[in-house]
Parts: sequence; structure tokens; C-alpha cells
Amino acid sequence: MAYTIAEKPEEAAAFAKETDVNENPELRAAFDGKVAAEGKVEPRDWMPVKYRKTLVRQISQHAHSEYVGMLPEGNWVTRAPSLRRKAVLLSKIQDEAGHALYLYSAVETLGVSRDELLDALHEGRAKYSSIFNYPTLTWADIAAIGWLVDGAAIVNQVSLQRCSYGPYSRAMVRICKEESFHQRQGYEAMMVMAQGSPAQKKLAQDALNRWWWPSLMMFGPSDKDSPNSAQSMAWRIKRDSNDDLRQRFVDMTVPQADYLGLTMPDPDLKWNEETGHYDFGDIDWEEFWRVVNGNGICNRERLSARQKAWDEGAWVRDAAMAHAEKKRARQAQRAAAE
Ligand code: FAQ
Repeated sequence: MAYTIAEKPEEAAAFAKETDVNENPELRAAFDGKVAAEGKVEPRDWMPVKYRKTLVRQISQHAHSEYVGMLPEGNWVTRAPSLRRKAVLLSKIQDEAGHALYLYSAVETLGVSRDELLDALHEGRAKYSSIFNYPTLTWADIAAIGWLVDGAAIVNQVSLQRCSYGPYSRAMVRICKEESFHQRQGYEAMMVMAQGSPAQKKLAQDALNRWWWPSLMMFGPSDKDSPNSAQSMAWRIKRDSNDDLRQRFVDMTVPQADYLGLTMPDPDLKWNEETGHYDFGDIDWEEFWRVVNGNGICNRERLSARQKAWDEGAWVRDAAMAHAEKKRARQAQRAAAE
């Protein structure tokens, strides 16, 4: 069972060290062969050091995104417009927490502890998705997050289900099922607003105007400016390029906006008969890098909220550890008495 090593991070760390010194052509050829044959690389398999590092980088960024991603929506739990909307929102946020947990566990299979990962996040050394550094100003923003942000996440994650690393690929299968519900509830909430009063329709359009471009940025820099893509695609960690996934998302989402009677905030958006895709305007890459590098509207607020939750949860972690220790001591006592 691939996940068991997550319960033993020290074993995984020792294993990771061992693979460094063992790098040899036969092991490398076996690894390359497995990846080429669409096999899954598992935690105890030999893997190149850089493959492991790339996975730790990408999966931990993904885990942090799910974890920080609870905050913009959490802002609306007490102000959801009905009991039904509130129940759905709460359950969605809990799902995001669950996704973060699967993903942190997947990183632990690579020999890095959760504490190390969270230290890096809290100290601002780790990246997480740029999208979660934008504010949720109205209820329509919550609908837009479900429709657009979860919609973009699904396009990216369906592709990652075929990732060559077993634990990540399996986590994606489960996560995609939940994201699909998230996207539908967002689209349905957006539809209610878009077909509601003129004031509601205006809120829906305003949310689309503010979330459209940041959603396109979720797919990362353009292929020509993406330093990690070539190697990640060769190792089948990533299965489609940033630009291809972004185009897939645009093609899928424009007809959905048309159906809602909303207008995409892009004057250059138009159907291209020749390519069979929508052409779209230029992304503001300066804004993208500003946000990625910690200077978006909410970066500081998000990190301080996560740090506060971590500090305030210390007693829960301490209690769980004390309970586990007591249980272990009782079991040892019982075993000694038998
Ligand atoms: N934001 O060379 P590339 C969700 C960084 S989950 C911040 O192209 P790569 C669920 C990138 O890390 C959303 N940083 O990198 C939800 C790299 O930095 P590094 C998250 C970004 O890895 C919904 C540098 O730029 N999903 O939404 C971004 O090959 C609603 C160069 O880029 C995932 O994380 C960005 N947008 O491709 C939760 C999916 N883009 O490490 C709550 C998994 C790029 O070299 C509510 N990740 N960077 O310093 C991936 O698929 C890939 O990592 C990419 C980037 C496509 C994001």
C-alpha cells in the first residue's frame, strides 16, 4: 500500500538519502523504462534526485494552495445568503482541507515532513497558487470561485491524474471527483445571480470581470517562460503544457459564460474557425509575478491568517500527541504483562 510510508517519514527520509548514493545507470534505465511504459513510480522505488525534488516542489505547492484556498471562501461562511448555501460552502471548505491533507501525505511519501512544509509556508519561503491572493468582496465572488477557480483546478488536475508518481496521481483521482461538485455548485450559484434581479446580475458580471484573468494565471507562465515544464513533461509528472491547459479552460468556459448571459472581460476574445479554439487577449504577466512573489492584494493577510490558525491549534496538536503517547505506554504495559 503506497501510502503507508507517509506514517513513517523518518523511514522515507533515510530511503531518500540512500537513493542519492545509489544512482547508477541500471537503476536509471529501469526508472526511465517504467515512466516511458506509463508505469507508476511508487515511494519505495528508486528515482532520480531531481525527480523527487520536482515532486516535492509541485505537490507541496499544490497542498499549500488547497490549504490557503480555504481562506477566501471562509470569509463568507457567516454571510452566506441561505442555510443551503452555507451548508454547501462549509462542506466545500472542508473538502479543500481534505485535499491539502491527501497532498501533504503524498509529499511525506517523498521523505519531507509536514512540519518542514508548513514552516516553509509560514515563513513565506513556499509558493501557493496566485489566485488565493485576491479578495472576495461580494457573495458573487464565492460563486465565481466555484465556477472559475474550481473549473481551472479540474482542467489541471484531470491531466495530473496521469502523473507518473503513484501517490500524487491517485490523490488527484479522488480530488477531481470533489472538485467537480465544487464547480457545479459555483456555476449554479452564478446562474441564480445572472438570472436574478438587475442588481444581482451586475454583481455576477463584476465578479466575472475580477476573477477571469487571475483564473487564467492559475495555469502558470506561458510555455516559453516556464522553466520547469520541459523536464516535468519528459518525466510525465505534468502531462500537458501550461498553455494547452489554459486554452482548454478558455474553450470550455466561454460557452458557459454565454449561457449565463455574461460578458467575458476580454475585447480580444473571439472564436477562431481555423484553429478550432478561442483566441484571447494578453495576460498581464507583471501582475502575475507580482502576486507570485508575495505582493498581491492579500498575500500578507493570507499568510498571517494561516500562521494564526497554526499557533492557535498548538493545543490540539499537543493533546493529540499526549493521547497517542498515553495509548502507546498503555499498550506497552499490557504487552509486558502478558
Ligand atoms: N501561482 O515552471 P512553471 C485549487 C510558479 S488548487 C503561484 O510553469 P510548474 C483548489 C511555479 O510554482 C490550485 N506560483 O512551474 C481550490 C514555479 O515556481 P518555482 C493549485 C505559480 O510547476 C479551488 C514558477 O512559477 N493547483 O485551486 C503559479 O512546472 C478553490 C515557474 O512556473 C496546483 O497547484 C501560480 N498560478 O507549473 C482550493 C496544481 N504558476 O517552484 C480552494 C499543481 C506557476 O520554480 C478553492 N501544480 N507558478 O519557484 C501544477 O500543475 C504546476 O505546478 C503549475 C506550474 C501548472 C501550477
